[in-house]
Amino acid sequence: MSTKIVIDPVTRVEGHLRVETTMDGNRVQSARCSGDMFRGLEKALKGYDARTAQQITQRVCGVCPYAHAETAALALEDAMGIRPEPNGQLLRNLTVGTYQIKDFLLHFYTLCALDFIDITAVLGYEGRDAGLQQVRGWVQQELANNKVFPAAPFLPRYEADYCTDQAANISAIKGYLDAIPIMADFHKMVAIFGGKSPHPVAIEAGGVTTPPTLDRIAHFRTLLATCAPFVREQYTQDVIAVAQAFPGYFREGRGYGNMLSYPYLPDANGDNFFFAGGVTIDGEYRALELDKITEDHTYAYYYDNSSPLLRPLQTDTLRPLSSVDFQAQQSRSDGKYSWGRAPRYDGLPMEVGPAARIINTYKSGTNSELNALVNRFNRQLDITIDDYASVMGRHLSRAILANLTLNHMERQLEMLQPGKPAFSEHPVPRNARGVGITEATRGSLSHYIETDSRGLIRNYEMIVPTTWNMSPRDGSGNQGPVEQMLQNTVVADAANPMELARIVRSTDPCIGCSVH
Ligand code: NFE
Repeated sequence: MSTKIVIDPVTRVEGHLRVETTMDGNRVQSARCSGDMFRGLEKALKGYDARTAQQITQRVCGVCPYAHAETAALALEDAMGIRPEPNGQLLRNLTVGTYQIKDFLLHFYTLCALDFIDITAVLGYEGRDAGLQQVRGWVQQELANNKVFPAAPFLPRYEADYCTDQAANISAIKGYLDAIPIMADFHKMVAIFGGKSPHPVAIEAGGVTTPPTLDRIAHFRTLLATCAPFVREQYTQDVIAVAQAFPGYFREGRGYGNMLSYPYLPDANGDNFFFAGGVTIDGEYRALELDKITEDHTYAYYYDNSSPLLRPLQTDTLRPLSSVDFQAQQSRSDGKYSWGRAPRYDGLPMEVGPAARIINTYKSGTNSELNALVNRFNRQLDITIDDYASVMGRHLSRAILANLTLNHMERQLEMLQPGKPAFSEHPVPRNARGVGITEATRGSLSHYIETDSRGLIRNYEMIVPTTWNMSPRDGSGNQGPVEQMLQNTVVADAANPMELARIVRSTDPCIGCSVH
């Protein structure tokens, strides 16, 4: 008999996500992922000066605003037919790289470690670390007072197969605590050149409006040196320890294996990207062809009279359904079940994100530093590059990207040229179109802009990482990438569907971004 498991909302992710699985015994027969909130930011942009997109699109999200600032600037630069000043390009790389490493720490420690790490291990802690002693005190107090266990913020907790390695548990709990001031320092670094954090204001078409003065560079360098050891040692070791404790998760949540990534972190002239763009389909790496991207809305809460398969900037014709009753969604005659649309590449659902960036760059052979690090971890963990398309592969990918991005930032920081401009102003183009593509923390992000005869925004579209990963089915019946990852998963206890939560959270979904 088929039953259902509904997780609504999925916690420790950004935004409003509902996951529903139909079970065949204890195995997932099929899954549906729903973004439950309409936002409409693309429509809100219309009629504004094209330069405001940098600010307005950042309001899509509190976690990856920097990526929307960067991509909005790239789209407008494309429409202008310009590139940023070399100093501006480097400052942009440093700012988005910083933000991205901060995001990886946030995802691993704050959102995901508690899926694997046993917080109760702290009760057996006998050392002198003040933070761990404090957590032990909270937990003991909770137990003594009201038997609610464990203490916030280490919730929710399930009955699950947590890590049994006491040293690994204590290390990750300490990492959870120590990551907080490190993340604060990363935010300070974003603010040095970005002007503020979150939502940096200085990334504009033409470069970055905060010049790289010697004192700013020195401040940035000092903070980078403060944060780097935590990333290289504590974070990396904690991820490896979790990977060693849960080797089976290199085989869970594998999905389609189709990988999409955009070129990321160019040199000062905007060429020679550190991470390669491209697609891997059926195990084969190929060059990126942007015109193969479409968006399907067959199962999304929109209607229009045109094709269900639209190209970027054509989705302007879509109208949101005026009211959606989620309780009644099962019985909708049109089958629609999400505010998220379904981006496709050559008609295929694609996974985006850290694993896609690792797999595509590795297979492209363009980054020997990346290949060497991946090979080292592959030997240590007895895995192959194809195992990165998995729950644990995604966590490992983030740790590898954090290390490599850090190395690259240290090099690019020393290439800045104080005294030379970081920004140049250009007129807003009229009746122009542009596209910007980059890698956000959670994967491939593109913005498309079209201006009118006054240089105001006529049309704007964002195709966002979580829109790719968390997409609903399309008109050809293909389920979305995360839906595919969930299929066939065995759930030991339907009341504690930890296996499903681990798969979903491994993609670090952001539904605020996804639906935008
Ligand atoms: Ni709101 Fe975002 C990132 C973007 S996600 S977090 O990273 O773009 O889909």
